[in-house]
Amino acid sequence: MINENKPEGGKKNKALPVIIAIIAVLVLALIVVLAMNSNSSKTTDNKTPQTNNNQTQTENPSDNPMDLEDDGPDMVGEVEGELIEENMTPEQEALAEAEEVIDGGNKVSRDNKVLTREGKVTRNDVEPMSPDAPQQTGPISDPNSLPEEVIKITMTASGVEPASFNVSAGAPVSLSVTSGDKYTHIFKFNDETLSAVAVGVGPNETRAITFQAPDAAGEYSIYCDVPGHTARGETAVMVVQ
Ligand SMILES: [Cu+2]
Repeated sequence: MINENKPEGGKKNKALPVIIAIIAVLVLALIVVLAMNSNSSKTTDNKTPQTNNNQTQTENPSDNPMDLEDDGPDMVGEVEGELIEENMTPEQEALAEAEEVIDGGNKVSRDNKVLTREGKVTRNDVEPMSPDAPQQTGPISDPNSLPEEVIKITMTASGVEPASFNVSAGAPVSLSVTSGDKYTHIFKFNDETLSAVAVGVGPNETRAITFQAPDAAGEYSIYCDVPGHTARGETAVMVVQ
C-alpha cells in the first residue's frame, strides 16, 4: 500500500508541475486574448470614424429627396450666379458690358461712356496716361485694320492730316495717330479740359485712343508737343458739334 501510495504521491508530485504549466499556458493564453481584444478594440475605435463617415455618406443619399427635385442643383447655381452679380460693383458691371472700339483702347459702356480699366468714366482733364485718363494704345502693326469709325490722323513735318475733323458732342471718339515720317510726334489738345487726351508716336508708328468728346460744342485746337513742331505747322482742329 505504501508502495502504491508512493507512486500515487509520486504521481501527484509529477502532476503538480504539469498543472502549473497548464495554468501558466492558460494565463499566457488569457494575456494573449486580452491583448488581442485590446488591439481589436483599438482597431474598432479606428473603424468607428470610418463608420461615422459611412453614416455621413449615407446621410448624403438621404439628401437625395432634395436632389430628386431636379431644381435643387440648378437653384444653387442660380443663387451663386446672383450672388456674384450682386457682389459686382456698378463699375464692374459696366465694364463687363462695355465694348472695345480699338484693340487695347478704352472700352465704351452701353450708355456711350468711355471707361477706365476699372470701369469708371474716364476724365479728360487729368494727366495723360494717369489711371482716370483715356489710354493710348500700343503700336498698331496694321493701321488699315482699324475700324472705319476711327478718325485717322497723320502727323509729319509738313503738318497734320486731316487739319480739321468733326465729332459729336459728348460722344465717344476713337482716333489713330500715325507718324508719317522719321520723326516722333505728340498729338495733344491745346485745352485744359482735354489735357488727358494725348498720343505719342515714334517714327512711322501708329497708336490710337478712345476718349469722350467734350459736351460743349466748339473748336478745340490740336498741336504737336515735340519742341519746334508746332512752329513748323503741326496743328489741327477738332470741331465738336
Ligand atoms: Cu510733331
